[in-house]
Amino acid sequence: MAIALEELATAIIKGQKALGVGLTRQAIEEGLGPQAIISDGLIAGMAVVGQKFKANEFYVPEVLIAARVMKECMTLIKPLMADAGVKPLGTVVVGTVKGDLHDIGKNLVAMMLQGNGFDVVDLGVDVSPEQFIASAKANRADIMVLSALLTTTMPSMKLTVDALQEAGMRNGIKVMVGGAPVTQGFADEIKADGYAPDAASAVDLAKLLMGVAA
Ligand code: B1M
Repeated sequence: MAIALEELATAIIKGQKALGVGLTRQAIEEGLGPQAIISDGLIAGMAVVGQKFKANEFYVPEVLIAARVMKECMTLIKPLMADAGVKPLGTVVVGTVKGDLHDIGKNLVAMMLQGNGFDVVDLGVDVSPEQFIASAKANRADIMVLSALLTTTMPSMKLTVDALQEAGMRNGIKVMVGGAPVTQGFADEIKADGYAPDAASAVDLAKLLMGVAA
């Protein structure tokens, strides 16, 4: 029987890894294109996860589990994407800023962005301005996402924005900032392009910055 991609979306929402991977495999075998599987299956599922997270119906563990299922499914689809000419919404370089080792929230943001169609380069934690810039250059990034959980590492965000300016790359790359101590006021102060309070809002903001309807 032909697979309904809503079933795949539901498997993502419910965090059912074996089912999700099986349905993705079946969809590929049935000749469904990667674009349809991603849009109507994976992204549709992650969009619901994001809405539930925003509405406090889902908490961090549910989002992480759903995102892991999505990641597993994506590993099957990725090799087919180039052949089918599927373009990501944009390339995003993500990292926790220099001096800061907190990565749970940053990982959530990275996975939600990936689940919603962005190509994500995750630089990990304790990322220096130089590392952010080198990666943005190498990957032709559209957006840079900076995460900080410590008030003492928030200045690293400003240093990164300043370094981007000094490298002559500020006009070509949007900078988004977030993390528990970060505010919209701070984002404005350091001249970032936007602030998001949580992972789901980060997806909305990234789409807005790329000129894609949220
Ligand atoms: Co640390 N820690 N910690 N810690 N830690 C906090 C952040 C703290 C608030 C605890 C406290 O004192 N109450 C405090 C910071 C105080 C401050 O500066 N405001 C603190 C401290 C002081 C420290 C150390 C200095 C402790 C010490 O050694 N004396 C030390 C620093 C180490 C370092 O980084 N150099 C330290 C170490 C650690 C551990 C290593 C033990 C561990 C981190 C493990 C890891 O991440 N792999 C840890 C943890 C776990 C925490 C708490 C308990 C939880 C953080 C977390 O993961 N939350 C935290 C207290 C707390 O928050 N209750 C605390 C869950 C996560 C999903 O939320 O990261 O906020 P969050 O991400 C959210 C949003 O902020 C947003 O989206 C996510 C959800 O949707 N978001 C973004 C995050 N990044 C974004 C980027 C965006 C957009 C949104 O870009 C657009």
